[in-house]
Amino acid sequence: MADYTFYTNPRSRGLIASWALHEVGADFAVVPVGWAAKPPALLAANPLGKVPTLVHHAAEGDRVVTEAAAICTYLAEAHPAAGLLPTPAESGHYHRWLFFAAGPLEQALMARMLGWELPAEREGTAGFGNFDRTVAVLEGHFSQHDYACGSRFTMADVYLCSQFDWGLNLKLLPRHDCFLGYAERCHARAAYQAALADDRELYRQTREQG
Ligand SMILES: N[C@@H](CCC(=O)N[C@@H](CS)C(=O)NCC(=O)O)C(=O)O
Repeated sequence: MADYTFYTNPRSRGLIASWALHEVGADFAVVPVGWAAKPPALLAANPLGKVPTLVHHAAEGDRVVTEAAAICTYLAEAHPAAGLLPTPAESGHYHRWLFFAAGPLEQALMARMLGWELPAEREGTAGFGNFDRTVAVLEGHFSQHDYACGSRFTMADVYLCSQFDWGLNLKLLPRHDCFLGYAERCHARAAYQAALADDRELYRQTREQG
C-alpha cells in the first residue's frame, strides 16, 4: 500500500495537493472522485465529500487531512528533507501568507467570482475587508519579493500561487507584472509540471469514462 491515499478530481483544488505531494516526493495512490457518486471511503474520511482529501497511512494508524492549505503544511512537516519548511527567520512570512491565502484572499476571490457585494459599512467585519486592499497588500509584497518567504520557494508558495492561478485564470485578479512573474517562477518547478501532467491525464481518463 502507498503511504498516502489521495482523493481528487481533475481541474479542482486537488491540483494544489498533488503539487505538494510531488514537491515532497511522497508515495501516493490516487482515487479519482466522481461528483455524482462519491466513494464511501472518501465520505467516511471527510463527510463533506470534498477534494482534496488525503489519508496518511502512518505506522500507528490512518491520519485524515482535509483543506488544501492544511495538506500542504502537513506534507512539508512530514517530509522535512524536502526543504520546504520555513527557517525561524522565514516563519512569520510563511504563516502570514499561508493564512492570508486561505482566509482573506480566498474570501475576496470567492466574493468577486460569485458577485457577492459587500456593503462598505460591513468591511470592518469581513476578514478580507475590501477586494482592492487585499490585492494591494499582495502587490506590496510581490513587488519587493520573489516568493512568500522572500527569496526562497517554500510550501507556502504551493498554496499561495495556486490561489493566484485561480484568480488570474478567471480574470478576478489584475494581471500585475509582479503577480505574473511570481506565477511563472512557481510554475517552473518540476513538481508543478508533474502535478499538472497528472491532472491533465486524469481529466482525459475521466472524460473517456463519461
Ligand atoms: N476548503 C476546501 C475546499 C475544497 C473544495 O471545495 N473542493 C471542491 C473542488 S475545487 C469540491 O470538492 N467540490 C465537490 C463537492 O463539494 O461536492 C479546501 O481548501 O480544500
